[in-house]
Amino acid sequence: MEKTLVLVKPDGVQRGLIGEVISRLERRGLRLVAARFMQVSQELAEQHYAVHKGKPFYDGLIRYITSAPVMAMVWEGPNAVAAVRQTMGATRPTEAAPGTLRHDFALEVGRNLTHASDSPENGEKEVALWFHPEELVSWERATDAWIFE
Ligand code: DAT
Ligand code: MG
Repeated sequence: MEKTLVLVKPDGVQRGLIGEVISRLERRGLRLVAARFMQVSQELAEQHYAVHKGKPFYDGLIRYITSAPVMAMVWEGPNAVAAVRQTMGATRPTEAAPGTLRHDFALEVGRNLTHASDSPENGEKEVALWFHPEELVSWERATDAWIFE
């Protein structure tokens, strides 16, 4: 089953939106695999955002993600990466479609609430970066047959 890393970033945690994010992903039909509330270290932040190193917003991005706790999670489902990205909305909240999290709860690209892996390959890499294999719970949900075809 395809897996994706989801972070409720510090702004989402501070604003009391952890439940809102989880609720939308549950409602969509995605299945929770792992979760950890945590303070992000400088080292993990730099590894997670290595692809953005050198960009003008990089330093601010590292400061933001390490500024307060995040809720780190793994979710799975058919096309989990695409489904979660769609539920989050476009990176820039003012370009995010109405009804998406970033549209409904954010205004600025540097305070856009959530992170979600952008491809199945990056999903695997990010899940491995943020979680130990034994933290991933393999389970069957009573409703699976009504959500997964
Ligand atoms: P996403 O989080 O939608 O995957 P991304 O991977 O391109 O977006 O960028 C990672 C984060 O960096 C993004 O959530 C917010 C920040 N960011 C991206 N582009 C930015 C920009 N032009 N100015 C400021 N922050 C930016
Ligand atoms: Mg990204």
